[in-house]
Amino acid sequence: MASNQTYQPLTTESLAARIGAIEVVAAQVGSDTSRWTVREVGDGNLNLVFIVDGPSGSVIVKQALPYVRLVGDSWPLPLYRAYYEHEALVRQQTRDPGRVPQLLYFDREQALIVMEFLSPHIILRRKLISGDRVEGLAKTIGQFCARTTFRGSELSMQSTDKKADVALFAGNVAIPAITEALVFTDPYYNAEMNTHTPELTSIVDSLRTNVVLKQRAQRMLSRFASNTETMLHGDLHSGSIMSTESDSRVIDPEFVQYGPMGFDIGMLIANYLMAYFSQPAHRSQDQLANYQDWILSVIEQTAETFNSEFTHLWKTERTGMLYPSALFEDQGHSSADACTSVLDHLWRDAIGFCGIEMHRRTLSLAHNADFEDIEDTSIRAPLEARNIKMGAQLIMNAEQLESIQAVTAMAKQFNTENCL
Ligand code: SR1
Ligand code: MG
Repeated sequence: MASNQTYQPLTTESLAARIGAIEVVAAQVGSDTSRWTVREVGDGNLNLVFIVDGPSGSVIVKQALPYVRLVGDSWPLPLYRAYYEHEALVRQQTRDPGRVPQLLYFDREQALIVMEFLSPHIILRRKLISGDRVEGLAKTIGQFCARTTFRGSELSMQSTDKKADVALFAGNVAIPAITEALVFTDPYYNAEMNTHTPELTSIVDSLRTNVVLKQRAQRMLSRFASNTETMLHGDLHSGSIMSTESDSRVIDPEFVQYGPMGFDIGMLIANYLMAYFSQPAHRSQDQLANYQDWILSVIEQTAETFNSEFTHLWKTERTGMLYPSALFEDQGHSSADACTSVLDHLWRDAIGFCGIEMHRRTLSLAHNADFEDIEDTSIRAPLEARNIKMGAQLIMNAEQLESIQAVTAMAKQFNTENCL
């Protein structure tokens, strides 16, 4: 594909002719394009995603569309997001090598990324709905979050590099605008694209008349929009993780931006909590308690891994301008309390973001399959109600929760309650 061609979306019919001559692609898939098979498998909200199989192997081809796929061309969306996704993948690969798919080729004009086909990985959300366990999930993703959080911040990066990066990613205006509206604002009023399960209306009404809660959500939005602590994945949910029985990889960082250090881990935990609350509709009674306990153990271990990896990096890689050893260790002063205090602030943010994500995935646009796959709304609604009520508690009490165990204990309590 000549990179000076004007943008054109790929189709299953045109793809082989358009990218078959790219050396790195031909080397991976096989140069005889007549033996390629191409499937469009995109089930996300925004892009085209193709699996290309050939005699020597497979690749993923991801191409941005100039509009939001979920909604259609009435909602235009800039193609430049593919550029930022590519830049994010490059940085994540350096900060946690091997955890994101290997990049093979990028064409900015065509908004197209060719990357490693992960196999036999499947989307983690589907595994959680099916009741599959993933060995090492908490360790792998807890480390990924800690490494990308720490190494993308001025605890680690040189300020000149970090500030240049903040300026670069600040060009990605349209994508954060989606999060700012859909995640932080729309759940809390009757926004045009919102939907919710009809049985939830009275709960939704009471949420939307809670002025303190709305203030808190807006304060979190302000932190999200104006705090550039680190480079975020920006959309880290169980649909952005692909797993086998014992390996997990992180995909899809097109919502990348510089933002607060607690954002990714908070969003992730929210999605695990939604998996947890939806389980009564997906599991038989004899498997339910065990599997729900496993999800809570993943939440606890993810947080513990995050804290221990972050603390390890604090001790071994604190090379940025923040909390320099010149101020602490070199003066004979421990920086351990400073690390604890940074983590405390990070977790308070994370808990607030977590509660907000629990709301947006049940009240705004782009709900989760964990709940949406439950067709019978009389079964779905009471489970979503637990999720919404707990989300509100997290937002209201983010400063008071002392540990991740307080969060999992709260989930256990809500899981027994009739919240409708
Ligand atoms: C219009 S985009 C809706 C959602 O899809 C993406 O995966 C993000 O989660 C975004 O908020
Ligand atoms: Mg995505």
